[in-house]
Amino acid sequence: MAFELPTLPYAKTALAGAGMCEETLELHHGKHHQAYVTALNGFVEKNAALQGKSLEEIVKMSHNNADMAAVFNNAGQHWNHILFWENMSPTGGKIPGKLEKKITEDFGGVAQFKDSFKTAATTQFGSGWAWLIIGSDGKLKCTKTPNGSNPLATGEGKALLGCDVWEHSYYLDFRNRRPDYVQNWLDKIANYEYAEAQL
Ligand code: MN3
Repeated sequence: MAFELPTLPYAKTALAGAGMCEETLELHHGKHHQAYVTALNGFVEKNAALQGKSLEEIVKMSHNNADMAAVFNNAGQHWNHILFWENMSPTGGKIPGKLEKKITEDFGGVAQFKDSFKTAATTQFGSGWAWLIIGSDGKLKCTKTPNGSNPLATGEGKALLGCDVWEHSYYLDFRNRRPDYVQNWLDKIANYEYAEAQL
């Protein structure tokens, strides 16, 4: 069974008012994510060890494996983008009560959480991702990973939110201004309902 590009959970125009235009979603979902899926399926076709494995299994078995670096990049990016589409909403930005309480407990407040997430996102040199995770100690934490890596691979914790900070996710809307993209993403786009449901 080949891996497939998931359907976006909203229209390509749905996030335009919140700061992510139709062309960004068209290219990001239809071209970038599709390319990771196509490449991953190509690797699976040629490598019996990958056949019949779940996406999560492939991410874990290819992590820190020099011979499988290209497999990891594409499997990781497929996993990351599946989450990313779910992590955004046309009615995003509102933090529901249970998550807000947990954020306040673990970061000191919503402003401190957003500062921590923005720091992770803006200090990721080059391409990568910023994450809100819940660690094995049960505490929320903001982290970052380079390129196609993610908290599933690193084992740091369970991802509640992942924000793509590759330039392809923000260049049409925010040009080179990654901090503005991340601030806007946290304030208007992030699907905190989804994040809370993962707790
Ligand atoms: Mn991307």
